[in-house]
Amino acid sequence: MSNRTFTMIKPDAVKAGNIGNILQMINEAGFRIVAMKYTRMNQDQAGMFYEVHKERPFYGELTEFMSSGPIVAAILEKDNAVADFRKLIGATNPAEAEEGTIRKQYATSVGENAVHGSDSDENATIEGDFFFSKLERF
Ligand code: 3AN
Repeated sequence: MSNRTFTMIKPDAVKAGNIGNILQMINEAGFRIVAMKYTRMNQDQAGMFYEVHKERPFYGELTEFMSSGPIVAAILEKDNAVADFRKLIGATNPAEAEEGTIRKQYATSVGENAVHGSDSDENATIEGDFFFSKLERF
């Protein structure tokens, strides 16, 4: 069990002005910020990030959306970080997300669902390494 996960506040939530609200929910749930940056991926970079979904029918839509505006990328720390963060963000489809989750509150659709959260310790490491060098972690 690892104590780190990786998140992005996605372009829809950034555009809607919800960076502060989402960071507050993350802090209140007990996560510590290890690394954070405000940045924008181009579509090739989004394609690399979501390489595991390359064969899925929504891959083009996903990489277009994820490169449509700036995002906030962060590494978060807490005991049981990956599983606890997945609980905090809620189901991929906001219509199925539980009350009190970030997606219930801020996501609008299955594609534009406000936040990303790693689905395994292995992917948390790969995704954190995609955005952050050792010098950017505290
Ligand atoms: P999660 O983000 O909950 O781990 P995944 O890994 O199944 O969900 O999907 C990765 C991302 O792909 C989602 N966050 C969402 O933005 C997008 N996505 C998933 N399913 C669909 C879909 N049916 N249509 C459009 N986009 C989707």
